[in-house]
Amino acid sequence: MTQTPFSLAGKRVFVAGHRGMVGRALVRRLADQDCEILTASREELDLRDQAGVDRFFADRRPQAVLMAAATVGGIYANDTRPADFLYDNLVMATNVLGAALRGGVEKLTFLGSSCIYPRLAPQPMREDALLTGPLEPTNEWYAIAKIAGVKLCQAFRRQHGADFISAMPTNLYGPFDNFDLESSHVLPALIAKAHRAKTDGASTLSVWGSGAPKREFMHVDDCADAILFLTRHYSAESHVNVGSGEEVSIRTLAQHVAQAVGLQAELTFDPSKPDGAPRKLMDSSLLRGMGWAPRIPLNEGLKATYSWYLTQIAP
Ligand code: GFB
Repeated sequence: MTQTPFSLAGKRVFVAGHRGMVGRALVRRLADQDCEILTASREELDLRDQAGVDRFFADRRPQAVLMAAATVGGIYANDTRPADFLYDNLVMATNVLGAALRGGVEKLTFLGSSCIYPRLAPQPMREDALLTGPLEPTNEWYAIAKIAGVKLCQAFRRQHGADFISAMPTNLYGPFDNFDLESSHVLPALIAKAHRAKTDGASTLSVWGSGAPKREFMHVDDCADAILFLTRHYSAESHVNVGSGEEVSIRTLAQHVAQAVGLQAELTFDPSKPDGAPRKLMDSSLLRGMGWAPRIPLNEGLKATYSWYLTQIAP
């Protein structure tokens, strides 16, 4: 990348979604960046309220925006709350990106997800696989809202010259994740279930689906580092995959989690729950080619997340 890096020094940086797992990781990562971090709680600012968002941008005048706010959840939450996942994420994206354009924001990074790609996209999935086939039904609602955000960034760049970029993280995990068994993603759910099985002296660990699907995982601190790297060094239309390249089957993941938790148990599989996409490994060579690479291997990140869970969440 030959462009002059975008500097955050001395800038007002709005971290939208600062209370979420990714938002908190971004605030941690920005701590030594000599910038003014702007945040707004859900009580202060509902990002679905366009007038409120416009007022916030007029009052606080952010010069950079990291759009990490979203209604998120695992496969069961996505599958059972289609309206929330499509409506909330669509409205938040149009409100924040529209206000950023009108407010002359110098740089905006929009966060999507690897679920934007077709269910059966060739693996690993390249950025140009977008919109080449049917989406995964369990999360097509969230995916369409995120695809709309990606396209809005491209349209604002093309028509108005806005320096808005999009990053597509893979499945993330880490501190301040959602550990609620119904609405969470697989990794935190398995940590919570394995911990409960261990404390209850149970001999089985329940896993949704067949255990056959594969997922790529990245620690949220690596993701935050990649987002800042792209905010500084990337300025082009294409969205950018932010993957670790580390893929495991759900069955293997469950074994790793049981080991990290110190649980001796038999895995039981619940076929009444959906498997979702069989795989969604991303090709992140565009990002790697710019010189960025993740640093936290899954097993190390898993152990660190369980330690955090024990001190902050464990009942
Ligand atoms: O992480 P997860 O909920 O979402 O599910 P996706 C991944 C896989 O883990 C599925 C299995 O095959 C689940 O059936 N799984 C096994 C479990 N046990 C559990 C469990 O106890 N809880 C959960 N949640 N899953 C998400 C999208 O898809 O990917 C989001 O729904 C987002 O919107 C995220 O895009 C990155 O990986 O299937």
